Amino acid sequence: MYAQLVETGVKRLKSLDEMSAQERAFQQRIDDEIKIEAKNWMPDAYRQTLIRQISQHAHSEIVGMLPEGNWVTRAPTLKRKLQLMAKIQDEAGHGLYLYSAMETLGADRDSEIAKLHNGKAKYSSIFNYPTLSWADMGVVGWLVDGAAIVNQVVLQRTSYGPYSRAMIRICKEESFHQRQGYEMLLTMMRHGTQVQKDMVQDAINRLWWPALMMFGPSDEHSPNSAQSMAWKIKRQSNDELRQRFIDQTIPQLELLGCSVPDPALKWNAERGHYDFGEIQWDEFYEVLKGNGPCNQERVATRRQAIEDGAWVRAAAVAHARKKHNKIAA
Ligand code: BYC
Repeated sequence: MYAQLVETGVKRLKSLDEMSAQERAFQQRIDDEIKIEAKNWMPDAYRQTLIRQISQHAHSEIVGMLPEGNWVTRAPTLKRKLQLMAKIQDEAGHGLYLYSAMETLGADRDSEIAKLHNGKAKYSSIFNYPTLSWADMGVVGWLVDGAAIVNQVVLQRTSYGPYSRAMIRICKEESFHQRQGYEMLLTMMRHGTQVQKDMVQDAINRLWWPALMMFGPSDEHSPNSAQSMAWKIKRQSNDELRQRFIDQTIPQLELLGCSVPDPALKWNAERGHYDFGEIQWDEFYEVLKGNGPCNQERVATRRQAIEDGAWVRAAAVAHARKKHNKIAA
């Protein structure tokens, strides 16, 4: 496996002979499926790759609250409002577990968040698309959380212990999110008016391709994959996970009685998978560069939230100091 990655990786990997004794022992530990913990020695590039991925993952959870937050005050019933608020709070919790996992690698939370606010850090491309109707709340739960689960179930077995353990709890909560989204769509499709059914189809049409882009560039254009697979940070490739997501989502789509905006989508009995059309990678890279429909709005909203909350942080610090001084006196 390792030798094969050395041969085929987009970035050339060090061969076992080129590694120091310490690096070889580290790779052996990974090959033996022993988790890497915060106190263990690790190559700096492994640490940096994890800080990059985990911080981006945490930012995605936090920015991911915004498209849904847009609909809290317009939820159609009390039950739907409570569900949506619970889901958004879960996403905040995921962000916090992930920032904590990132801190175990020596990264500073404030500096990583500052990178999000000055546009230097990435977060999932999907959250740069607007949520235009109530049906988007169902489709985000079903497709966006659904895609996130397919990626995250595998991350439960990632080689870095604190990240892997954070993912176990996150996956449990994401499954609930996916189900509540799907249940909302089933209700609209089975009992809704024609206008509501059209809203569901329209939301799927807008979010289908961006959901497929969540898995990242195709394998031959994914610069980080070979090394991340060798280190078992990633356990399955971007294309494998995208295919799994499509294969498990299409039967659910059929049960809804909806379609996806892809004329090339077709079951391929020989491969045992669905074939699908070309992803518009130009659009993906434009979104990554900051030119998606909502990039500026999302980052500006987060920046504003930090500024608006400055007095709360200052008050908390003042309170903690006062308490500390009392204890010391
Ligand atoms: N969006 O070499 P590659 C959620 C970047 S949120 C933006 O394949 P890698 C939820 C990539 O970072 C779920 N950027 O990279 C929350 C890299 O750039 P850098 C979020 C993307 O890291 C609220 C470059 O493209 N999930 O659950 O090996 C409500 C080349 O890509 C994207 C995670 O973050 C993208 N879609 O693989 C609802 C999962 N794709 O950093 C739901 C954890 C790629 O070199 N992350 N890029 O400048 C991962 O599993 C991996 O980082 C990825 C990318 C599969 C996403």
